[in-house]
Amino acid sequence: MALRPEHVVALVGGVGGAKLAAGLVRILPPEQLTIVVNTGDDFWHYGLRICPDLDTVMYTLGGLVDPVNGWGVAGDTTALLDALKRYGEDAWFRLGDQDVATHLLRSEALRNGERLTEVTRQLTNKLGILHPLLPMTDAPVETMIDTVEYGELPFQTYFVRYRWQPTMKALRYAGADHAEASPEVIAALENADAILIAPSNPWLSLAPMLAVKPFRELLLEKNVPRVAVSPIVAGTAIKGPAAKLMAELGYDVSPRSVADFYGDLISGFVYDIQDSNLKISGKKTFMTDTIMRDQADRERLAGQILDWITAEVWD
Ligand code: FO1
Repeated sequence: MALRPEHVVALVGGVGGAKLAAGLVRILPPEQLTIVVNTGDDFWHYGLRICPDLDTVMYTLGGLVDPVNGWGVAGDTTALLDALKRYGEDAWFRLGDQDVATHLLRSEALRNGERLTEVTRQLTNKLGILHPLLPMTDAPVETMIDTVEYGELPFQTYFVRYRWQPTMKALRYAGADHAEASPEVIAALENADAILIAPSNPWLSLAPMLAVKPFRELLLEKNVPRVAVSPIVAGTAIKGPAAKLMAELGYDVSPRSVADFYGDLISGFVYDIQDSNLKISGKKTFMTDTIMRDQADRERLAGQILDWITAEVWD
């Protein structure tokens, strides 16, 4: 019987990550949970620094998120976009009017020399979010997708403009080799007694993080439960391009490919009961209903994972 984790670090990406985070924050108090978010999707747009995964998690935890999309502000309007269209702009990236307030304040703070970690803390505090929400790094890292049809594309052009339909040949994380995890992230990882990798897209949401020093080193050296949740269920992804890009990159679209992707970085793996026929070797495994249809599911899954971590005897 292990001790119940009291310093959990959750590594999260987009919508799937935000959902597990929304479950974890209901179980663990702010001093016991730190959420580290992918910033590989970030980009400059009309002079504004857009941080989609940070905003998705922030709006979700702040109770503002559009429940249908899983991103943006619920009930937001598009007066700004309509005005841009009047000037002939192709407004392919749908920025809501309330959402732009986030981008304006963040961009001004960054231009004033503040770190992304600091401005994120200010924004989350104003939204009443008490759990630490940390960008993976304060340095720019941009996921670039090499496609058959258009050559290399910046992430949001691939994901939003082309609706992730182009055929992926390869991807890279520009800037990751010069970036370092923030001091806040390093402290949280060093202090962690459990590390959870949310059911986010491994290649798009976690790989950018793992490409930044010293994530990989810290994960490998930490002798604590390090548990990933599969975003692939019964051969498909719940949301987004994970299944499609896995097929295009030549992987079996199965939880096993996800477990293999993380390899020695994880000591535990959670996957869906629908894939109970799969045998995953070399890790402790836990099967349950991993689909998070509503807030109750999120809290259930988060609780089950923490209970499992507590019940298992980890090396
Ligand atoms: N996703 C879309 O599919 N279409 C959009 O127009 C769109 C706009 C958008 C605006 C702000 C924001 O924070 C996120 C937005 N997203 C949009 C989602 C975003 O592209 C993805 O959530 C992440 O980059 C991948 O997890």
